[in-house]
Amino acid sequence: MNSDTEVSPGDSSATGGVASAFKVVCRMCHGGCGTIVEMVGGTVSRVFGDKENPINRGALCSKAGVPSIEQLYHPDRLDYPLMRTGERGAGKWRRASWDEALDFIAEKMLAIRDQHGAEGVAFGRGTGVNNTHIVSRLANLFGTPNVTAIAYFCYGPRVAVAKVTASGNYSQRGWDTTPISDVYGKPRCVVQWGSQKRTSNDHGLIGHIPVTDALRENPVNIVVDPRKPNAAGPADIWLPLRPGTDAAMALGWMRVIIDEGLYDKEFVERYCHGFDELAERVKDYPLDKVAEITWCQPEEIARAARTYATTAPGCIIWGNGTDQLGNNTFQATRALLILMGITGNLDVPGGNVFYPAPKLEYPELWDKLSPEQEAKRIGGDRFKALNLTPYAYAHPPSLYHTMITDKPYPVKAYIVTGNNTVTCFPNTGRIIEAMKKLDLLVVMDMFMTPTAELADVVLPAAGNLERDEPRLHLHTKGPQATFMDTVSQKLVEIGERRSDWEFIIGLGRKLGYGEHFPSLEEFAEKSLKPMGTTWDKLKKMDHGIELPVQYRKYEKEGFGTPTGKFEIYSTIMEEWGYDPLPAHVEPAEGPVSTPERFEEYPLILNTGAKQPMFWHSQGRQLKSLRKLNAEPLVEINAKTAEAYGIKKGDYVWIETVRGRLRMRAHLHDQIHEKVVSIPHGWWLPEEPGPDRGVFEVCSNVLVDDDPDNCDVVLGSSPLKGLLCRISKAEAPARTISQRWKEAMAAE
Ligand SMILES: Nc1nc2c(c(=O)[nH]1)N[C@H]1C(S)=C(S)[C@@H](COP(=O)(O)OP(=O)(O)OC[C@H]3O[C@@H](n4cnc5c(=O)[nH]c(N)nc54)[C@H](O)[C@@H]3O)O[C@H]1N2
Ligand SMILES: Nc1nc2c(c(=O)[nH]1)N[C@H]1C(S)=C(S)[C@@H](COP(=O)(O)OP(=O)(O)OC[C@H]3O[C@@H](n4cnc5c(=O)[nH]c(N)nc54)[C@H](O)[C@@H]3O)O[C@H]1N2
Ligand code: SF4
Ligand SMILES: [Mo]
Repeated sequence: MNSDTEVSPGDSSATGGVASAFKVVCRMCHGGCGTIVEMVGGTVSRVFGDKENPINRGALCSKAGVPSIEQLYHPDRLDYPLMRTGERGAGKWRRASWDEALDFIAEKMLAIRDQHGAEGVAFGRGTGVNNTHIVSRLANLFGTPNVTAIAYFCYGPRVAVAKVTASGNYSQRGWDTTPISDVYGKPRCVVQWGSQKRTSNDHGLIGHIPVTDALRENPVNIVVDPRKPNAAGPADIWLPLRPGTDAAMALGWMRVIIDEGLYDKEFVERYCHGFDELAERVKDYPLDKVAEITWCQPEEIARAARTYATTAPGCIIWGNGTDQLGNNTFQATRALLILMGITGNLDVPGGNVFYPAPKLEYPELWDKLSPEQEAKRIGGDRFKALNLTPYAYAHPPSLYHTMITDKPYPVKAYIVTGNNTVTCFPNTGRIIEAMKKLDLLVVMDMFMTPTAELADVVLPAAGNLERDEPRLHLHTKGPQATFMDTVSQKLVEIGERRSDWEFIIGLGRKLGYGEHFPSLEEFAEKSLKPMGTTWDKLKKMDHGIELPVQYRKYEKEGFGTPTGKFEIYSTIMEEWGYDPLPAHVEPAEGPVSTPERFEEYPLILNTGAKQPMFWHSQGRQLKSLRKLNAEPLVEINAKTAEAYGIKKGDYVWIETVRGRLRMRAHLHDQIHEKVVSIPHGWWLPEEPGPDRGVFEVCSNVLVDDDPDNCDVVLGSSPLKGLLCRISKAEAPARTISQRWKEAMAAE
């Protein structure tokens, strides 16, 4: 930034030929690092890290900066609403006005509601780089319980488990529902359990900074993960467990801890419900049995358990590793939470802490959805935890089956914002089949994704620097504060791109709910009121509002459960008809559950370890990012590869009973010899529609979508712990990298 450039946090009046600069939150992921956006003549010329921002202190990751400018001005960006003119998926479109597109959508929705009921219209929300709370508001007003989201296999398990076991209505009291690893509170032991923050981010932080800071203080570093290339710091103990056996591992730790009296007796006596039942339950998990289940050494399991229990405070960094285990997700995640509790590491500095949450008025209007309609939520009767607000969602795999079969009733419309459904959810082919059966598919996105290709109406989404959005974001900042900021501010206007809020407000008005859809500013003011601030004030702040962290809140407030205690034995689970204590359940597919299949498919497949340069399915059209990774790579242990005659860079077939993909080999020794790992989110924007390469590169071609193999409580899909086999493959005639280079050269 040159010295006479004025940096203004909230002023969006940059015009003329003079350079001006703005403090804006980065949204290339759902983090929120501080950036400075420099503009010349109304055009963004540079984006770089804000050194004064307490979160990222000037650092940006590979997805931010140049790629964000490339994304903003990319020639493939959607600039106008498009209506389908040819067969579905034939790529024939005409430009429409927003007004015409909204009229068309509203008319179709009303006709479907007349014929099939409001539940015949479903909405889809994505990972949440944009703010889509307002989608549920419209769904509730319209009367449909069918909104899909990624929460059932991403973060939702941690939220639901914490709600049931500990925090209940904490959010109304101003606390986050889920205990976050308090890496700022000087933990003496850090456990990275199925989460690798060097690539992913922790609750809105540029991932590696706080964890690296914490590790500088030399805590014991334990990694519980079948692979560890992206784990922070060298591990003191690495437990490369068999995928899907986390509940057994955690119960094994608890057995050691209880047998040896290493638990926090005062916390257990005063604040826990059901410790004695747990002590009984862990008798089923002696070390030798846990070692056999998890494929780890018994001595190492015991050493890790003792270390975590006796090196207080200790925090567990948890994540997708336990979110996405299929049938045992909820209980494995609950076992981790109980581990935090009985060792006295809950809500203490350096442990796992319920951080403050901003007290905002959220827009969903849950009370508008009648109990009769709510009871129709697809999957809600079966996967009870899906009905917990604010994570009340339909079960995606079951909903896609419903779209195909009309069972238990027809679902004929799907309105998707900010989600690349085709790449995101299991069984790519089935999702495409489901989308094709709809009477109305609306997709709002920045690019023509394989999901948008199948739509009747495609709407152009405004990105980060192109919208004002009344979303506030919470970040952990340091030992004593969390931090809240505005997210998006409009600096640039291109074509007719709109924010998702503007779309839903417009559609809500067309459907006759005008009184519930005031202007964006009114929404913002209303939601901020409980915080005692205004939208205008917040926009002008450099780094948002700070909220003080408080520890051991349970001493004064108790827990938010029916008993007011930390419910090791869950009364809610009991009432729902599930096992009130955690237990190990074998993955639906594996050496124990399907031994015959294991003979043919002798390796375990994990999908979707996050990649540093990509945010899920995004960024594949950006040269700056494809330069870092032009095509997906399969991670294989070097010894295993040798046994198969596979060398670095060779092409490899990865097969499950559901299909096969060919990827280049990336060999290393930081992965269990029996585990193979592939990235998720891949599609090839450079390839023709409608598939755009998904059957070549999308990991979900290999993933199981059978609801019977999903988690019994929340419906989470088994994205980890599947059976596969590998073999050396011929290189394709033209590799993906070559095709990408040719496509770029032809531009
Ligand atoms: N660069 C980048 N950052 C991201 C994202 C992205 O796409 N790109 N996505 C964001 C989103 S939405 C999310 S949800 C977070 C996810 O963030 P994290 O939860 O940190 O996810 P990963 O970094 O993928 O780490 C998950 C780990 O689980 C391990 N694992 C697989 N199976 C098992 C198992 O059975 N047990 C155990 N214990 N571990 C297992 C994998 O090997 C992997 O190392 O990342 C966020 N950050
Ligand atoms: N096999 C397998 N599958 C997985 C995972 C895995 O580990 N393995 N991980 C899962 C996880 S944790 C997650 S969170 C999901 C993520 O899956 P998605 O929710 O599909 O996330 P993205 O791929 O980021 O897709 C978001 C889409 O929204 C568009 N977009 C970006 N900004 C905006 C905006 O402001 N408005 C609108 N309307 N559109 C916008 C992008 O161009 C992109 O097409 O994937 C899941 N799928
Ligand atoms: S971690 Fe996320 S918010 Fe931070 S710089 Fe990277 S993309 Fe931006
Ligand atoms: Mo996620």
